[in-house]
Amino acid sequence: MALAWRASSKIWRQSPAGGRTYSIDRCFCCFCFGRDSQNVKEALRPLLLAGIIHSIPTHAVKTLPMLDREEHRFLRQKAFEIRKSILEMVYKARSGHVGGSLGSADLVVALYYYLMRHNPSEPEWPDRDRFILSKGHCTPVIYAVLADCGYFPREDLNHFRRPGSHLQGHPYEPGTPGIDASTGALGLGISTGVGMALAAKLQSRSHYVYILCGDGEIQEGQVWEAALFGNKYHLDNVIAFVDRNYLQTDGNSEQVMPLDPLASKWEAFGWRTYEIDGHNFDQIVSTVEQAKQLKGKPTMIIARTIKGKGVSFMENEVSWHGTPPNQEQFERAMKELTLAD
Ligand SMILES: Cc1ncc(C[n+]2csc(CCOP(=O)(O)OP(=O)(O)O)c2C)c(N)n1
Ligand SMILES: [Mg+2]
Repeated sequence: MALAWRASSKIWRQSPAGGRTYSIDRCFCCFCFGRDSQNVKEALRPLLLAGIIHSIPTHAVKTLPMLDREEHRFLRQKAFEIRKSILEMVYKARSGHVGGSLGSADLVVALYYYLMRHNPSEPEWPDRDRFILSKGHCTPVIYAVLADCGYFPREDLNHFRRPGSHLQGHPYEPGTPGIDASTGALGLGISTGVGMALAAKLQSRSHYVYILCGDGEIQEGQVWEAALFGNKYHLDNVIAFVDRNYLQTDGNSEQVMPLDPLASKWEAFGWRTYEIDGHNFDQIVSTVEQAKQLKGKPTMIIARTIKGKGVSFMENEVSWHGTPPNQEQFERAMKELTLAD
C-alpha cells in the first residue's frame, strides 16, 4: 500500500513553482487501478476510518477541453487588460497590494467572464452568484473586473484608496456596486461566505457562493471554523479557492506557518478538494464545472499561482506584496506585461 500510495500521490502533486501540473481522472493505486476517482475515495474511506491509511488522495482533476479557441483568446485578453488596470491603480494611488492581485487575476477573470451568473445592471439581483474576496487586501483585481463589467464607471479606478472614494483599500459591501461582503480582516470572508450559502439553501435559492482566500489567510483559526460549518450543513453551493502562491507578507508560507499537505487538511474537514494550476483557464473552468456536478459537500480548489504574475521582477517576490511601483518600475512593468499566446 505504501508503494502504491507514493505512486498515486506523485501523480496528483503539482510543482510549487506552479509550472507543471499533473491532472488525471483515474486512480492508479493497487486498490482501484483505473477506476473513477470518486469511487476511489469511497473505496478508501473504510481504510481511513479503520486507521489503516491516514489520508485520501485529493480528488483528481478532469481537464476537459471545455474552452474553444475564441473563448481562450477572450479570457487571455481580459486577464491582460485587468493586469494593466491593477498596475495603473496601485501606481496612481501610490499604495495597494499588487502581487496578490496580479497573481489571482486569471481566477477572477474566469469567474466573472465565464463561470458566474451575474448582471452588472442589477447588482442586487437575488439569484446572482456571489463572489467574496476573502483575501480582502487584493481589491485592485476585483475593482478592475467590476469596472470593466460595468458595475461602476472605469473612471472611478483613478480614485482608488482616495478619501471619499467608494473604492477603498478593502472591500466595503454597502458602498461599492458588485461587492457582496466587506472583508479585509483575514478569515472573515470565508466565514461570511458559508453563512450566505446556508441562507441561500434555507431560501431554496440555486446560486453559488464563490470565495477567494489567500494561503497566508487560511492560517487564521476562523477559517477552520468556517470549514467545520461548511461540512456540517453540506454546503455544496460553496466553491472556494485558496490562492496558493506560497507567499504572505513576511515571506514563504511554509516558513511562517506550514500548511502542507494542504489538500489533505481540507479533505479531513469534509470538503471536496482539487489542486489545479491557477493560471490555466481550462483547469479553472473544468474544475468548477465538475464541482457543480457533485452534491453534498463544499468544494475547495487549491489553485497554484505565481504572486506578481506577468511582471518578471514582481513574480514570486515577497517585497511586492504591498509595495507600489515607482515611475520607472511602473513603466517597465507596463511594457513587460504582454498578451501571452
Ligand atoms: C486578521 C488579519 N491579520 C493580519 C492582516 C494583515 N495582512 C494583510 S495581507 C496579509 C498576508 C496575506 O497573505 P495571503 O493570504 O497569502 O495573501 P496573498 O499572498 O494572496 O497576497 C496580512 C498578514 C489582516 N489583514 N487581517
Ligand atoms: Mg499568499
